[in-house]
Amino acid sequence: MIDFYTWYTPNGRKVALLLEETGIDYTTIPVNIGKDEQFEPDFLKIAPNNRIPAIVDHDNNDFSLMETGAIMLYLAEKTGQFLNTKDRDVYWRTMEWLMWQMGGVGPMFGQVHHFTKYNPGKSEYAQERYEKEARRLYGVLDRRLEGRDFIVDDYSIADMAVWPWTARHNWQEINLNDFPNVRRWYMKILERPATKRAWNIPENDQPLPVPE
Ligand SMILES: N[C@@H](CCC(=O)N[C@@H](CS)C(=O)NCC(=O)O)C(=O)O
Repeated sequence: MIDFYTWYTPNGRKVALLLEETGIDYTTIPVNIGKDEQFEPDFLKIAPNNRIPAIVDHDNNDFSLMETGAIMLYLAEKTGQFLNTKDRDVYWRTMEWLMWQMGGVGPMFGQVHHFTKYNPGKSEYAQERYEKEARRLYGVLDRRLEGRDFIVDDYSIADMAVWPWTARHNWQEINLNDFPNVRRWYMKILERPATKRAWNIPENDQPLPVPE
């Protein structure tokens, strides 16, 4: 049994997608970051970086993990799903794109949300810089998805890491029609039953974003 500490944000939804896809038994524990619950001492024992999500694995001596990259690799290994460990080229290609998300998409799109969505007009320079970087990253993803259904081989943790960030394309002032391969991939993942369930973890009233 896994305890899943989370909120309905892109990082939380990355792990929610994986948990729902694997069918592993888990309990959701909402951490309302709008109410600063990520700073509660009990949560900090599990996630010292005061960020969601985090997990505790009660089947493994209450082993706790923070950071989505580590959590996704742990759950993929534990369940033997969504990370091909046998084909070493596929394995490393998946790592490559997972790290691309962790080092690029997450931090850069996060800055667009901060400056463009939540604090428009505070810094023209920051808005321009991060919007431009987000657009560049969408271009990289679009080229990668040319002729491919998924980022690497079959549906994997690389797709699940990137997808929730692209679900906020409207916050990033991105029209997915400018990136047709991303749009096709985005819709394919959106239509999965596990995606629809994961979007609502923890329960919320946000509609699943369907591009124009
Ligand atoms: N690198 C971390 C990022 C986690 C993160 O930034 N989580 C956000 C929500 S998407 C958060 O908890 N924010 C709370 C805060 O800023 O205090 C990961 O991949 O897990």
